[in-house]
Amino acid sequence: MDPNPISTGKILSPLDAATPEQVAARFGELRKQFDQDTAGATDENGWKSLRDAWLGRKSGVLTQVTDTWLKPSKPELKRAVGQSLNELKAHIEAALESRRVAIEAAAEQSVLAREREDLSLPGVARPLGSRHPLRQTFEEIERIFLSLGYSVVSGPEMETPYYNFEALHIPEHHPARDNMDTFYMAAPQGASPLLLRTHTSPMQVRTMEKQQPPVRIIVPGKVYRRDNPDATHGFMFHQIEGLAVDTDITFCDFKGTVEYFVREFLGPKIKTRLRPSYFPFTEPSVEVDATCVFCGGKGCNVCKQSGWIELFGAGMVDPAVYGFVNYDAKRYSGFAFGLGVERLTQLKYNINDLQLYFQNDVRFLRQFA
Ligand code: 2NM
Repeated sequence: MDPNPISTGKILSPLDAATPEQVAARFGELRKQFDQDTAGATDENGWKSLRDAWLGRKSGVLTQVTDTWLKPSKPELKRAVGQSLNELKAHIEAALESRRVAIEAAAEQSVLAREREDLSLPGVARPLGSRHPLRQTFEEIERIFLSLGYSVVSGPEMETPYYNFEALHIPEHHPARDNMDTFYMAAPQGASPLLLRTHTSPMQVRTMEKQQPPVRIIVPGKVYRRDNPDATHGFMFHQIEGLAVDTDITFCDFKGTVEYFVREFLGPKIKTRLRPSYFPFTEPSVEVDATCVFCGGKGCNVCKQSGWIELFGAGMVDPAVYGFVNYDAKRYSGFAFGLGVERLTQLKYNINDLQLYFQNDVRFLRQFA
């Protein structure tokens, strides 16, 4: 549309010797023309052209009216021309404003219509993940010991022989130190070698070095041993070790803690028993057994007809260990334990192959959602 179809038209021809009635008629024509133009302005650009055509300072219609009608008009007509001009201007401004509001509303409506969501469309089904069974066991065990006032600490998987063996009272030529069992890192000439920790006990030593009793901590994490992978072995597995040291901690405290833990973890009907065992860092040392979760103690394949299954190893911390961390062995005593997270998870869910934990087959993982 030509934005200013009347600028050269006869509507704006000079008034010359017009009567007031003729002046009114000429303004009436202008107003009609404006109203027609307005109907054609249906979007923002059209509206701007309309506004510029009629109100533009340099060559807008009203400027032309001022120049060709008002300024040259005879004194007796000037009042009538001026008044009509003002009325026309007021009409144009009001009409432009309401037009602008209408165009904006229409534009918003069309945006809303374009962006309308179809709420009846079926949604996109996102596959839901689940917490890994090992993670669930970690969280359950951490919950139990946190409820007993223990703190959770963690530390490096790469360790020094001192923290992994020496300070734990594992002597120089103990087979556990052998590179048949332990991953040693290649060390530069002269540098002391590092190893992948074979248990999380190094972190217990580090904690005792920094902190005098009372100590109540559990240390969850990955540990590494040189095994060939099969249904019950891997070169990496997960442990939670625990340690409690204070004045007057006895074997009774240890038994009570073990029984509480096993009943919380496996259920209130489960019974425990302790069998003598040996670890370099505890004396006495024990294996903790529980009544078989699968047969209730009557005897089955899993417990090899014994009614009992081995859960974990533990014991009273050997006073020799306290010597490495500057604890007064006459004043303090304590117990420690080492839980295998894969093993406890296997017992809880009757999982028969360790490798299932690490293959991340969703058909396996889904069963623990
Ligand atoms: C076990 C069994 C028995 C143990 C001992 C210590 C420390 F640092 F206190 F000496 N940490 N963990 C321990 C004791 C670990 O794992 C089967």
